[in-house]
Amino acid sequence: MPFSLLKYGFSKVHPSERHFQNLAELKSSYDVVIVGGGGHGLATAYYLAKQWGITNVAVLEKGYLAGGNTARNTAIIRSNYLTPEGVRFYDESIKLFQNLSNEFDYNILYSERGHLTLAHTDAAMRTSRWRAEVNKHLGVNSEVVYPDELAKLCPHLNLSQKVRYPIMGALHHPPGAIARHDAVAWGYARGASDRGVEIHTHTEVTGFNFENGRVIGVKTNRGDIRCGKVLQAVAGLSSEVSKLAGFKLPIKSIPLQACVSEPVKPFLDIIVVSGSLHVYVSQSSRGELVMGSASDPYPLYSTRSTLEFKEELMMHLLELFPFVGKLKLLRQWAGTADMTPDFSPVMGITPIQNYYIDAGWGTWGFKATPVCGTRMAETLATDKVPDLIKPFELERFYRFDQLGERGAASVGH
Ligand code: FAD
Ligand code: PYC
Repeated sequence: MPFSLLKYGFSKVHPSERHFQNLAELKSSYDVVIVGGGGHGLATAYYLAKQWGITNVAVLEKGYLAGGNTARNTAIIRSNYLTPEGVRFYDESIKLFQNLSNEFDYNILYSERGHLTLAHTDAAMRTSRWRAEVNKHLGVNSEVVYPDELAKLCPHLNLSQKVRYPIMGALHHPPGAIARHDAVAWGYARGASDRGVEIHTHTEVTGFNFENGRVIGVKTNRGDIRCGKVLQAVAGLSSEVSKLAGFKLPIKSIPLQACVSEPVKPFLDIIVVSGSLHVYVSQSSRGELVMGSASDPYPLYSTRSTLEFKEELMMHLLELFPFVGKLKLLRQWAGTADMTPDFSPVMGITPIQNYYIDAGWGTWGFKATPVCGTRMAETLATDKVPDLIKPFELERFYRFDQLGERGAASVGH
């Protein structure tokens, strides 16, 4: 348990937490500028300072701290992917997540509870077996389970054979977890700020300055800044920002919506996903059901909520848990998912010297926050792309060497 939590509990005064130092002025120059103050940008800044001693770093965020997709995701963490490259990468992230509360001395509410990917068709059963074999081969705990075992793992799940799409089995992944997404970002922000990193919110990057084909600075709504290196970590706006830098990404941006119900007594202590029914659900520590469905069917830069999303999601949810029919919805929201053709992210170098990228996080990037932070920090510090993220380089699209993870995306597309 984080020591600070105990201290706070026993204290007579309870001051509100400051997550980072509020700085009025931007310096004229930094060694590294990170564009985007979401979980990924903040994690990279933290590891740059902590592991590489690089602290002359500015994180520039156009809105409020971590108010983009980091604030909008449903916080599912798992490593039950389909490709060996994906499994290794996300498994390393889980290991980092497991120790994050202690490392930050700040509770990120990491809750390991298991993850079920339901299969309603022969094809889905085949993908489950495939994922289980790849996972086990790499030491990741995943197993195909059948209805008798499912009844024990999730007693409230409707396992009747008299429904439209009866459940045939599932991929069970015991390390599946959730965490408080805001706390992850705040922990990284506090750790980076304590080590000298500057975090500037309401500071938008509007362009870049170049000299002989390499980036030498950023233009912002608060003036120009010189810098040695730039990291672009802007999730839902990756194509727009890379356009400002002068190169194209193979990414289209699609809304992804989610919602939570009113809180109810705990009944669901495992994460349940049905790709075929387009629904996923977990119960938060407050008792709310946190739910999502397929991504919207068209590219769009808008975070509006729709009635269609709710209707479709509820129709499917009721097939799995018919007794939640009277539950009220509390909130609904959307984020922007940057989708790559192969459902894998893009990390590493770009065609522009000293300009690095962390993008293509679609519907799956929250779980990668710690591992992406460590490896992008290493890339910036050493100018070498670490082996773990090499398969995710932008270059793969020019080599036709894609990393197909669609079958493990959890969300219908
Ligand atoms: P963000 O948190 O979006 O941070 C990028 C920041 O860049 C933003 O704050 C933005 O304001 C800023 N920015 C943009 N342009 C500029 C600019 N020009 N100048 C300065 N700042 C700029 N992933 C999972 O692993 N598990 C899940 O369960 C899950 N559920 C999801 C559910 C929903 C509804 C959504 C939308 C996504 C979900 N994801 C999930 C995906 C996950 O949220 C993202 O992949 C992840 O949060 C990306 O983090 P980030 O730090 O890269 O991006
Ligand atoms: O990546 O597990 C995931 C996920 C679930 C919902 C959205 N993303």
